Amino acid sequence: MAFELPDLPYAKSALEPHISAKTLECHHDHHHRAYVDKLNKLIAGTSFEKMGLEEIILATAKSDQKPQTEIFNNAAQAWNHTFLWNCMSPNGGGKPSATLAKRIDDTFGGLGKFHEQFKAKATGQFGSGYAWLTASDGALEVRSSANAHTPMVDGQTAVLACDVWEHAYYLDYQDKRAEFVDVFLDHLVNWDFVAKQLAQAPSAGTPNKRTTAGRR
Ligand code: MN3
Repeated sequence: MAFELPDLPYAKSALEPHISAKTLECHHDHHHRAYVDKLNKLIAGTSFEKMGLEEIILATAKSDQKPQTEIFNNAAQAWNHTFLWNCMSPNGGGKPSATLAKRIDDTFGGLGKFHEQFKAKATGQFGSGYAWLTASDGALEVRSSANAHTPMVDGQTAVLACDVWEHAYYLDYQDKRAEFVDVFLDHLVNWDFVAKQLAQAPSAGTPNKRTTAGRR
């Protein structure tokens, strides 16, 4: 069964003035759609057709050969963008709820320090990629990744993503990636979604089935 492009969880103009409707139109209707369409084309008639998206990502992540690398890139980008839309909200930004705020305090020393570290990862990523907040064995971490890479490949659970490919911000912010990341954190982050991802992540001591299945 072919994968489908999910609708945005809000109207294209809902994130204005922080992200324009034009940016969301290009990013969702063109870029995200292209990843989904290309993936469907690449897997048509192959054994990947019967797999779920995460299964395809994990099955192709370690390959350096075409078509696996192309399948990985398009599958991971299809997943990353569906995740990304949910990381933002028209009522986003501000402060996380008490439980998540405490986890951020305990790990990073406060929301301000988290902001600094996340921003450093986002601006330090050379070229295309993402800044992430991830959970691994119950521990939070900020990291960046290049191109289509996605944390599940490293056995980590994605909790928050910020797309720093130029297509994510260039129409609105041109070369000012740092400014875009500040706006993302101050006005767009859907902390309720982040808290939900963290609550569902495997905690310390519980075997992460996804990791063991994906490795060796
Ligand atoms: Mn993108």
